[in-house]
Amino acid sequence: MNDADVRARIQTLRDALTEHNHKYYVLDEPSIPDAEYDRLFHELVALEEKHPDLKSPDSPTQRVGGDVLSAFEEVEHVVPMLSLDNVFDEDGLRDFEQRIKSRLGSDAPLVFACEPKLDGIAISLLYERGLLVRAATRGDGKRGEDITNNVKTIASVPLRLRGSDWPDELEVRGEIYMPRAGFEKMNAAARAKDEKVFVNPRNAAAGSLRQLDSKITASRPLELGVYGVALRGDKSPFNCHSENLNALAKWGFRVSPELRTVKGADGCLDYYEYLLNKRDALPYDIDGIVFKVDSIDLQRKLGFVSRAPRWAVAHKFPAQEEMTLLRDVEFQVGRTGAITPVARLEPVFVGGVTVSNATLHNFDEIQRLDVRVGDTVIIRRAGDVIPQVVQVVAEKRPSDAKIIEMPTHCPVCGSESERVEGEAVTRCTGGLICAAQRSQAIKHFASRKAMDIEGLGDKIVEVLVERELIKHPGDLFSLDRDTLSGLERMGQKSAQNLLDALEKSKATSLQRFIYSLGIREVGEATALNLAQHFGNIDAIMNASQEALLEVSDVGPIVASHIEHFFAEAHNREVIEALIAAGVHWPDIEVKDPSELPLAGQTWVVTGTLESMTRDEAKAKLQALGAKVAGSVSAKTTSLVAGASAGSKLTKAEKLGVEVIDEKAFLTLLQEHSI
Ligand code: D41
Repeated sequence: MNDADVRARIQTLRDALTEHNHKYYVLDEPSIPDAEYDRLFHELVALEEKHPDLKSPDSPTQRVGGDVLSAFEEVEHVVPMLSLDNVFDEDGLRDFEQRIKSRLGSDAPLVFACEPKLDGIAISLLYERGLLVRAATRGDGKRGEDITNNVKTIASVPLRLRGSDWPDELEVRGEIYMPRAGFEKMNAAARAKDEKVFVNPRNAAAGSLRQLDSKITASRPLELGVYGVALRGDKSPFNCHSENLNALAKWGFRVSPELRTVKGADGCLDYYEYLLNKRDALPYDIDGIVFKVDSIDLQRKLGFVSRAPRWAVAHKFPAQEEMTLLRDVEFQVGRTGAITPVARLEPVFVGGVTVSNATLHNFDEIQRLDVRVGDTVIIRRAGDVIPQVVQVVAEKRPSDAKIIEMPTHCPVCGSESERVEGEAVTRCTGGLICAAQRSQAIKHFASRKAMDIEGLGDKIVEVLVERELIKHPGDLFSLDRDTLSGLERMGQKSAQNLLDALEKSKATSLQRFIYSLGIREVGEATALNLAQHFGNIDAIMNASQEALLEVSDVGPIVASHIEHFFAEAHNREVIEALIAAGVHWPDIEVKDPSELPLAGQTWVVTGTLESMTRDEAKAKLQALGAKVAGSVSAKTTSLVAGASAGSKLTKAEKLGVEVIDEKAFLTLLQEHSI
């Protein structure tokens, strides 16, 4: 590079970093991953070092930390907050140890305190005579913002120190962060309400602390972890860092449970391996480890250079966010028919693994991110969760970026896709025919409360579907003995048993048959109500929305699931095939409600029933014409009392209301063939 090129590059880097700094620190809306920011920053540092004549007081390298916002009062730290040097590998760490030894002029083994580097917001808490009087952000290290009101709302911040042996004036240093679970929950709620979604827990913590209304801060799941004390004139009462932390714990602070002391760089490297392996399992984000010379005496001897102590270093972990290219978006169909957009990425190393796929959740998320194929996106991978696309790098969008549309048809089976009002998920309506849903649908079809096909377990269903021996439940009835006995772990005998069970299952009831179809949200109770209301399968298949809405317990959502299901020709074909195979049931005589056996009666169900849920019991009673109430009164005809029935049972006995147990209830149902 010639001089003019260097000058131009430096200016480009400064402009970009200044812009990103503003977005990150002032607006809480980072536009590039931290790792990318760091790379640009280091490139600028290197260029400025090589060309000292080009240094400038307004360069981002001259300003460690962010702007002090005007909305909060500016305060001066009693003891300046130092910064930390970074190392990225073993060599860096060994150099660090060697530098210390040379500086001390001694080859004696060193003891290091090791602790996770919390990925939060650095903070200083000032206690006077044990009382929290001020909390301030780090700012530029000398001056920060007074955010006392906000910090006081955080449960893990002691408002008064415990014990009594603390110094009259004490500054505690720590990090305020948001645990991952709280972050996910908060974002999920924000998504549902179409509110601002944060990119990562660190930004969520920063945004939460920067609220002028401390009630908002109070509602955010923030935590404080502390890692040190600062005393005017450096009069530490303790001999080593680990003792400092023990004292802080005693005074009521949360210190890391991962704190260890180790010997030398070798010990540090072992700890690095240990914590890197544990990283995904921790409930909060950490971006590395901080190693500190444990002896306070040695810390004093070592001192610091340009505001970073010589006795401490941060060993960084692989970044949890990286930038990469979104090559394509594909749609996957889950077992329940949910169609999920999946991002196909230019492989990128993030959070310790190479990632080439990431979830995009649903169509709302695609729109919220405004993501397009061809975009450069930021991928986040933290914890044991699936990598996510968290942001688009808008300035890198090519002119031919392609808008993503949700498929109108299932990519697996071609059935129409459906998106229910008020729900975020788009689903395939293919039900019985869709390969993605096939084994799930067949398992349900065969289950005890559905067609009750004994011996058709999950494993066999999976094998049959995998070998394409069955595509939908109708195919079950054309399986033959040779095919079945040819399967692993299936002898002649069990093959014959299964065939017998299939034959036996053909005689069923309308409600079981409807339930076995696996229509979304049509459980046993609704299936029964549908059967009672319509009496035969044709009437149900041809029912309009309005007609469906007349069935007890069927609302607009369930009605639309039912309608969509039967609107699919595939599903109708499967039903025809089943009937053609010999599946049959007696039609139900649709009675005028006043003719039903329990018409005019009011029933109550209480306690735990063994054979069904209370909702199912309720549906069965309704099918017999009874009204089902929530509480016992003089008007109650009968009470069904399951196990551990409580106050309702007592009240019924007091009022002389008839009480029947589960056994008697089942007998009653049997008498009426329900
Ligand atoms: O957990 C942390 N983020 C952390 C930050 C930590 N465990 N220890 C730290 N120690 C220091 C020194 C050694 C300078 C007292 C730190 C930081 N500093 C720090 N955090 C932000 C800037 C510096």
